[in-house]
Amino acid sequence: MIEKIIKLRKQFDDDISLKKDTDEIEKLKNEYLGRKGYIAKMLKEISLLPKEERPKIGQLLNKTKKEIQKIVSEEENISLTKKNKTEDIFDITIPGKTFKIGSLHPIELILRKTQEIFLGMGFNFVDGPEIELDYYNFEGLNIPKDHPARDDQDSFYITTEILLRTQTSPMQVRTMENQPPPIRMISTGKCYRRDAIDSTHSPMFYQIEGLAVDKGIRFSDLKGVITEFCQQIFGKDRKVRFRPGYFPFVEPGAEVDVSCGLCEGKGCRSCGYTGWLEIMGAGMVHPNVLEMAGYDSKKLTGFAFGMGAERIAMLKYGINDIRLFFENDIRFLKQFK
Ligand code: 2NL
Repeated sequence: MIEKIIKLRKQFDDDISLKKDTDEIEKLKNEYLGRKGYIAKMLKEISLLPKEERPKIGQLLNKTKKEIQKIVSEEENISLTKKNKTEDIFDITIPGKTFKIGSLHPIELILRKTQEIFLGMGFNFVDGPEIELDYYNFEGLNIPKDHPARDDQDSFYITTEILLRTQTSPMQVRTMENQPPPIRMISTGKCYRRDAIDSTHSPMFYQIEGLAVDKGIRFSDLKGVITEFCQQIFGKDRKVRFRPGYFPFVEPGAEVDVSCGLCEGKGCRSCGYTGWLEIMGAGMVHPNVLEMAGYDSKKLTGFAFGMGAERIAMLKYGINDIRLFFENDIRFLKQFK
């Protein structure tokens, strides 16, 4: 019987050394320790032995049983940990999930940069409604109902007196009405005109406008402020020139050009061989506009300017079609990260 027990123990060692997965260990556990297993069978055989042999054999068999139990549970643990590590919890070889971080729209970049530049020169930023009264959009800007300038700014009317603003100037008129001079403000935002869509026109676009009103404001102040703005946006090496231009709300009025960055003013295809790129309109605020806002045009003067944010972005980033701003093609937008 002793030999039989020793043989069983050896047999177990051989068996367990070959079986490594959880199912195989489970099967082996049953074979040796189960109710009808080898150990159970041998325990029954003990009762057939002579009385004096039973305790010794019994002890040996119990010791062997405990050893087998211990090894089985150790092997169970090892194989379970292995299984969890490799299959159940996670596969550390799968690449991580990436998520896309968006970027600011090129128009938004221009608006923010512009606000920053003018804030640096002591201007403050004023926001306002896109749905406006005819009075603030036209009348208060020296454009009465029968004025030919209304033909250039065909509008989206809601009623005869209410429309989508065609420029940001209504906010400048409202500001003058609401506060005494001095005024140094800029306003940016969406404007609407009944224009046919092409590479340089969109019925919705962004405007940037500025206004300064005080005692003794001169055209040279306008030139200084605009030159500073252009050089901060386009680069220190750029030159600025003012040509006569007509806008009903300024007198005198000017068209502002910046020197071409590609040919450095020499003339190339991009600037129509002139060396200059038109970027905005500007001028000294018309006395009628000051008077209508309640200001004394004999004591006060002011300058104002207006530009399309899309045009500034197109020139700065080399974009040739305004429609790209509004199609929101991710391949276009992600270039401005
Ligand atoms: C353009 C021209 C301009 C102004 C806007 C302005 C505003 C007030 C009084 C006088 Cl309240 N002027 N704004 C002045 C000159 C030109 O914009 O074609 N921009 C795209």
